[in-house]
Amino acid sequence: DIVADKKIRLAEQKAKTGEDEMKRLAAAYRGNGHSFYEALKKPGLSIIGEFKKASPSLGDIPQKMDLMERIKEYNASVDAISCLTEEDHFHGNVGYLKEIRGKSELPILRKDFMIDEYQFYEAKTIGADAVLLIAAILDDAQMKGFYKLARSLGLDALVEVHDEEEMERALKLDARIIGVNNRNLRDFTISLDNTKRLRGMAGADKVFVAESGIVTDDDVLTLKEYQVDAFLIGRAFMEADNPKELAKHWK
Ligand code: IGP
Repeated sequence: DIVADKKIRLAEQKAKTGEDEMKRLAAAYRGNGHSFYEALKKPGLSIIGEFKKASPSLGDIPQKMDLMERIKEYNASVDAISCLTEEDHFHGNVGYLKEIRGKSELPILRKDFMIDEYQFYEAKTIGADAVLLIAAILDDAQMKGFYKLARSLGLDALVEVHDEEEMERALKLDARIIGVNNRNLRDFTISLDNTKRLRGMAGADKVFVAESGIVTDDDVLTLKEYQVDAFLIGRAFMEADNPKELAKHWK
């Protein structure tokens, strides 16, 4: 499974760059001044455009354009970026995010399976502005510790939930950015009903993000009715000939 593979990767990475060294690099990193939270919080609908090379549900994702071209498209149309850095199942890596960081002024979310403090220091050193905390793979103590660590490093945390129980846990944490994943992690089926059911549990003070399975005009209209603050869009942009036009159309 993904978390088990992540643990193996982490052991390899720590053997190359130890945790103390990574911590030192994170402390030395001069912030880049982008706020993921502010980018989503501002009035009006915000769009997070994702960079993704493969996924368990889609397999290898054909890249319709080269990286620089996609960065330009996103720079001209979206409010923030999400970049998959998970290696074994999404074919990402930290270098992928770093490269995008050098070519964009947008805030960037490190989309990964965050299970160890090491990854948070690393996120800082590669220029990420936010990290993902998946409630389904973390217990309360981990969520709390990681949330605090992220904030102390100046990183935002997008806390991802799937159901009522996980939403309760995100609220207990007082997370300021909460994402509802519309994809069922076990069978990959999509239901925008997740967003509908859980939207009301989070107050208007939260930044509420609808994630996954947003593909058609109808999906976008439906989610707008639920009054979400932001959309996180991967597949539809990866498959589009012109993601910039699509993002502008959906706004
Ligand atoms: C994007 P989509 O269906 O638009 O490609 O989904 C994003 O929500 C998805 O990549 C995602 C994800 C995650 C990936 C949401 N939560 C957690 C890895 C881990």
